[in-house]
Amino acid sequence: MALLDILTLPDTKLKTKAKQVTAFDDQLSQLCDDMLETMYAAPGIGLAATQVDVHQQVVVMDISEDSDEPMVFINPEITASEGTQTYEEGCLSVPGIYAKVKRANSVSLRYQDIKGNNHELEADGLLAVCIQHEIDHLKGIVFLDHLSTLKRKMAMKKLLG
Ligand code: QAP
Ligand code: CO
Repeated sequence: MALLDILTLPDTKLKTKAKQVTAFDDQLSQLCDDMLETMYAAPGIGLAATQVDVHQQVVVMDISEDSDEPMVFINPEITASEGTQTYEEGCLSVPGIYAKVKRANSVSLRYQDIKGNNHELEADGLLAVCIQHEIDHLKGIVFLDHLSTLKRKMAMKKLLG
């Protein structure tokens, strides 16, 4: 187990697009373990590999009250989405900044587990928000990219100020 360094804005490496995972090996499970440890230590509820400068499609999450329900999503893909919801989001890569973001209310997700087995999941509420937020990271998108130019500039000024 090891704590990983988390990239923060304005690091342009956060704009990197992650590649599909093809090897379901010990190195992948080590990465997932380290990402979970890093997320719990922060503390946070979600972390994408992009944020620790590993550009592979790996996401870890735990939205449970007691932080005892780790989730790992490999090669996650949203196959359907419905409705809208607005949630006040934060991000370990944008420390101290919170803003309301409008996203789909519910999503259908296809993903693989650590062994490479395929799964599908229907999510709504906070789980749906978190999945969309983390999949954005794998595409090089941070939550501030969903804000108006003015709100994004104000957030960046606060972050860098
Ligand atoms: C993404 O965010 C998320 O600014 C995960 O100083 C957020 O874990 C998904 C954090 C909201 C859905 C809803 C942020 C910790 C953690 C900070 C996080 C900070 C310390 C953010
Ligand atoms: Co984030």
